[in-house]
Amino acid sequence: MELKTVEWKDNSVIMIDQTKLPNTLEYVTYTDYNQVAEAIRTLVVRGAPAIGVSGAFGLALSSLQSGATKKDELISYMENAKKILFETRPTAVNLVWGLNKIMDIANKANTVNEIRNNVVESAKKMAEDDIQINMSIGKHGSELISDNDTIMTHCNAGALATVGYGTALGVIRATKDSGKNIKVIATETRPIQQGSRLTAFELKHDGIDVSLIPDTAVGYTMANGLVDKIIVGADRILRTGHVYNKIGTYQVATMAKQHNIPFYVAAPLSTFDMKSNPEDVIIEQRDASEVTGIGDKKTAPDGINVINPAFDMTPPELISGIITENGIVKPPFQKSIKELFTPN
Ligand code: RUB
Repeated sequence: MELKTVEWKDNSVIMIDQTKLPNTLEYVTYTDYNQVAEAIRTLVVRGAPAIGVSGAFGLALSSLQSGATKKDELISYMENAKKILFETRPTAVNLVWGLNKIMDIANKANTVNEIRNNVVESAKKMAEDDIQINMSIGKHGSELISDNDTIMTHCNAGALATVGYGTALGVIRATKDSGKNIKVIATETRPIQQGSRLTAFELKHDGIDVSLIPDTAVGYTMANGLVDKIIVGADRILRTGHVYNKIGTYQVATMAKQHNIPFYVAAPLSTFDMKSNPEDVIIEQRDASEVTGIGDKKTAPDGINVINPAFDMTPPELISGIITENGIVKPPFQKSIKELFTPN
């Protein structure tokens, strides 16, 4: 069975509850945009492209919830919903991308019925496009992979971080489908273990050879020749090639440079932020309890000070290439990313 992270059905949003994985594969159904906002905030749904589409679905739900009979009233109801959805998580740029796209569609429509119809249809289309985009990323990326390669990945940039198929794990799926042998090393990704809970779960689910390592074994596996290439996802990529991704990505990239192992990033164009500079990007700081325990079990003394950033920035000089649906961009990124966004 294919994993469908988030879906629109009968005027409601259905999601896999990722907080319950890997122990139970459970689906939740929402009919209120506030529930969708809470689901994004509490990581029921997570991963940059998945929260982009979830935000769009949330905003589409808000248009159905509002009893407005005039366009202006409905737009202002949706603007308020957009603010609530936007404030859930600050780092992944896909969320604001999804929300802005839906708001543009709403503003262009003439009547309340047209708004409701168009935003629902557009959000559904965004979800369908996401899978196609990931398949294109997969196809481009698979050309970088040789038969019998072992790929290290960090966090979860898989079907569960997107609507389906995945970005970094999409490359792995496409490589396997092309007939090459491929193995994966997944980092556990403390503190909340997207690697062991989600990446290991979905690769095992699909019958892909995966070995789980503690984050602290990244250097050991690279130094012992166990890793051929690295592919990770991204939550935001600047026009300069600075990549924001799950905390620990910077360490993996630095270690890859030390061992001359190619380090690739796989992400859709909706992850690029062509306006911001590094000092503008807000790094989400998360609750101390994620670090002072694992699940319900406490692993640190009460009252300890904690620093718990959810993301870090990998500078362009550590990155060998960025795999997108429109092809692979290579350094110098300032030039190649500009070309990626320049229509020819
Ligand atoms: C998710 C994370 C993932 C990217 C994947 O963090 O860092 O690597 O979002 O994005 P969180 P993509 O679990 O805190 O949301 O699939 O575009 O590569």
